[in-house]
Amino acid sequence: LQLISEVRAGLERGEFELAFQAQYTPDGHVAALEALARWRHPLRGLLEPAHFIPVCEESGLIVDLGRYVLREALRERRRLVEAGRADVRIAVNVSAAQFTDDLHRDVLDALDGQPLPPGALELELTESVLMDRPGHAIELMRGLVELGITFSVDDFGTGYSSLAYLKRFPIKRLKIDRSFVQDLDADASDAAICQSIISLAHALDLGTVAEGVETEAQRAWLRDRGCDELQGYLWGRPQPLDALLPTLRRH
Ligand code: G
Ligand code: G
Ligand code: MN
Ligand code: NA
Repeated sequence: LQLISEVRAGLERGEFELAFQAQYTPDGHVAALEALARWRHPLRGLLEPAHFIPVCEESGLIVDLGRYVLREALRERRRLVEAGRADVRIAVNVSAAQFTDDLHRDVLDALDGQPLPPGALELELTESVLMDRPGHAIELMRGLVELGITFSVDDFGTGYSSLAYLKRFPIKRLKIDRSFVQDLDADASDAAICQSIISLAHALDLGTVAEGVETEAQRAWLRDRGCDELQGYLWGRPQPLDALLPTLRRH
């Protein structure tokens, strides 16, 4: 209970910030930056989502945090554009409680009248968020697509999406859950799952992003099998945009 009021106060005091993790094409170009929330706690230091996302989900504060993250991610995108990298999309995680009719207005508010080039902002949804009310999800997503937003399915393979719906949702990409990527080299069934997800995605005209790529062997394997984008500690931990900008800058 105390943590809930601390998070609420932290949001009001501006203690939350974003770290970014890049998604690379197999030839090493940055295609996207995923925004990940961090809490600069006055006493406990920089906290990762495991320390505050669960309590935010339980209390409904995730909606307020989500609004903040959307606004902040778009603000940071403007700096990316100024650095000559309008081509890099920004990806933002969206949880179940945020994925309601209010999301459309939240996105419009965060845009603040600025147009959004199609594909500049991607929202990451999990299978369970999509499959909770699939018909409603499609409606909501269509409205957001009209604003220029794209969608990816986060942690793909861990939930239970219906393939019939996968075809109907306006999604652009599947993000292969890192649990399958982790043991790619050692576990034949994990390798088969990664291969199947890539094949399925391509058959449905979707892109793929492998999460949790940590080794050169995993990178090579995924590249050789046509995985479109790669993300993971192999290229570093999520970092503030300021730390990433020097390598991204293009004039
Ligand atoms: O940041 P880390 O690298 O520790 O992220 C852990 C988890 O927290 C991930 O599953 C990620 O999706 C989730 N997460 C991080 N930032 C956000 C956010 O802004 N909103 C939501 N809903 N989840 C987030
Ligand atoms: O998918 P989600 O939105 O849950 O993913 C973001 C989370 O994954 C963050 O906690 C991030 O720190 C973590 N992550 C990113 N790359 C790697 C990696 O290569 N290995 C592991 N173990 N975790 C990673
Ligand atoms: Mn994600
Ligand atoms: Na994920």
